[in-house]
Amino acid sequence: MSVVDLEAKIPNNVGLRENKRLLMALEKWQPAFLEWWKDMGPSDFNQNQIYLRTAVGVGQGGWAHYDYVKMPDYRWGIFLADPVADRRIHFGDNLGAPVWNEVPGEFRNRLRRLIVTQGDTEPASVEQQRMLGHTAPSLHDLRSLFQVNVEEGRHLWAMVYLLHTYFGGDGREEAEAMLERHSGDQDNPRILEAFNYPIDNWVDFFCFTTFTDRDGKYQLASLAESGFDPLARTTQFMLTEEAYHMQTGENGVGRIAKRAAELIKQGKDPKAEGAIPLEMLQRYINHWSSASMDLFGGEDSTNAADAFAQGLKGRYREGDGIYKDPKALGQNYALETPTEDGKIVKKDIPLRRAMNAVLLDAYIADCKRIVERWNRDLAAMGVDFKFSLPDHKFNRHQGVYSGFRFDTKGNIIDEAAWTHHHATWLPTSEDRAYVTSCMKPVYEPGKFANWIAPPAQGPNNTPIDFEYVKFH
Ligand code: BYC
Repeated sequence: MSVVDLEAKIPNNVGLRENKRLLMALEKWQPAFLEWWKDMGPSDFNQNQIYLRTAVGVGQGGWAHYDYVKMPDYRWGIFLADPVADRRIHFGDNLGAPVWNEVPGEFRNRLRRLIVTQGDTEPASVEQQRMLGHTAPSLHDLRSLFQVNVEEGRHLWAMVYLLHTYFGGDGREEAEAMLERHSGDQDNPRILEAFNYPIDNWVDFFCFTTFTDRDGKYQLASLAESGFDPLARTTQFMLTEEAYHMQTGENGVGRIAKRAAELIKQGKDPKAEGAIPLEMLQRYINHWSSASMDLFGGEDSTNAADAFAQGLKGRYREGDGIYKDPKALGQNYALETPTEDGKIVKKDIPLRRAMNAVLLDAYIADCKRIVERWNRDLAAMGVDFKFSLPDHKFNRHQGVYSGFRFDTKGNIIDEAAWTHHHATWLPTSEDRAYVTSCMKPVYEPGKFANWIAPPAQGPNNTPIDFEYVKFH
């Protein structure tokens, strides 16, 4: 594609037409991205017309356009939230200084690492979800999957824009490497662990979009506080799209639970009817919520302390002035810490070193609200079952709790107890085989698989029997 065609094809508010250097970098990267999409993105469906939302601007209310499009023709754009006049760094050691519009040399490596880590998750999730189109429970859900996929693709573009624009040759190399690492690849895996876990079925998908995309929300929000203004503005706009992804998950899990509850109310066993038993759904919730808590990194982290001190990554809603001290000095965080003799003690660590834990706390409070909503819906249906969010110490592979065993309530347990119980807490191979057996595609407009209730409404005020995907 020529530079002129490229400029016309990429919706943007970054002055792409005048930026010849970026255009030339994208001229090389764009075909590589499309190749990757073909090889590693949604398997099949690239020739079908999908009713998709495309970001076309950043204006309030009018940023998105809905229309039928073939996924490879999707217009992956580059958008930054509007600049704030005289914006200042509002946390850390550089408090009060003007924000940076170029990369500060001394923070270059850390900043690049943050951007690459963020960027790497986007194509990773598309790879993880690539087979799901073959077993969608409805056209509505098939469309949701592809909406999420193309927008994760755009989020990759957002990070690649930063790498190409601000990091020169090594930025271009990092942008290429993001198409070379692959989810679950033995030799060249994705950077963060949860992005190498399989998403084989739609229960995984809805739990992933509930919990892992919600990590995305909190990480993007803390990067939106950054003193590196282009990063702050890019991630700010990404959050707009992220909301739909989390909603897809939250509603999806709620709809699976609703279907099981309807059957229970009719005196039927969900498992005998090809629906998902609530206890089984709880195990998937346990798996994806604990995997997503790992994405916050270690609770006691010098990386996090440095990123905060340098003004690169703030706390959730740091800019709203909700924290006592924007420098976070002279304060401690009481971290629950396991000891070798099987106890948990509160250990004070300097607040700056606990920035990942502080962000995780905000995330957990949010997750609890979601679980409560699912429980309210079950109670309203008269079903005596409550979901719960496992304790943050359960099943952790990163941070201070990794290497220890905990039950879902957060009690420390020994290896024998773990071996005895873990199949009641995490999805078993039998669960996976059963869930797989339920996954039969339903592609008739307005029809839904038997294991999931229809949604309350369709996107962009469409009726739920809308033809979201045209196969002809
Ligand atoms: N897996 O000091 P530590 C999203 C590494 S999701 C593997 O404890 P730090 C999305 C860490 O890299 C949001 N490795 O933690 C959702 C470090 O390695 P190096 C993605 C891990 O560095 C759904 C070492 O352990 N965005 O957008 O403070 C669909 C010690 O690390 C993990 C971001 O993550 C792990 N889970 O924090 C699509 C934001 N955790 O450097 C998209 C950018 C830690 O010593 N990233 N390690 O080799 C960050 O802010 C930080 O990198 C992290 C880690 C919060 C992830």
